Amino acid sequence: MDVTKGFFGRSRERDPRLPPGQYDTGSGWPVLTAEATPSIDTADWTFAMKGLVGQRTTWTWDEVQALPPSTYEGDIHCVTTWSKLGVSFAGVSVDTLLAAAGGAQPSATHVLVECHTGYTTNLPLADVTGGKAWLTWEFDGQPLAREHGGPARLLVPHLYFWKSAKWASALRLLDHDEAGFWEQNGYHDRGDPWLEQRYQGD
Ligand SMILES: Nc1nc2c(c(=O)[nH]1)N[C@H]1C(S)=C(S)[C@@H](COP(=O)(O)O)O[C@H]1N2
Ligand SMILES: [Mo]
Repeated sequence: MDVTKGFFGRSRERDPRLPPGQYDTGSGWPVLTAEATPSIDTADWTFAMKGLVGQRTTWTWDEVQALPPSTYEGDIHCVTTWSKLGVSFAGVSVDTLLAAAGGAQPSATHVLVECHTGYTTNLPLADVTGGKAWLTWEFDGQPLAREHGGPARLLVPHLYFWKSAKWASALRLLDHDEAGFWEQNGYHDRGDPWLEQRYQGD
């Protein structure tokens, strides 16, 4: 019957890489920033692993570039319902940064991501370890644009994109969960796009 054919036709057209409630933004890449876009010179840039790590460690731009590189190829999903499919980011794995800082102390359960601008976001430690998160400075082979977090941003692509903090300056390991900027303002604590964890209570 026509109805059945139409139903299956539409199902086939929906890209299986799109989580529920998301649309493909195609070649576009919306900019979503709560604060003013900073201009950060790589000469002044630093990134730190701090809190419950083996030893607090801070990298300069040249030092972080010299770490073993790692890339992500896949999709990103914003809570405002756009997804961007088949992108690539290059940088360094959070696992590499954490290992260089002597690993996590046994009591560490969560991280608070800090930024050069004051933005924060919180995650379970397990969501930024095991090959799931990166500090990135290259997008599709080009230096990461300033409005998208350049010189470097966190990338946690399996969660909604507000967890991918732009202009990231540190990961602070904690023995408890501490809500970040959007999490204090009604967004879900974890933000899994496949479970549509958009807002508190979802
Ligand atoms: N420092 C900072 N990082 C941030 C944000 C922000 O406002 N400030 N917005 C978050 C949100 S809500 C999203 S969807 C993505 C947007 O990244 P984009 O502007 O590169 O698309 O960055 C996340 N990281
Ligand atoms: Mo977002």
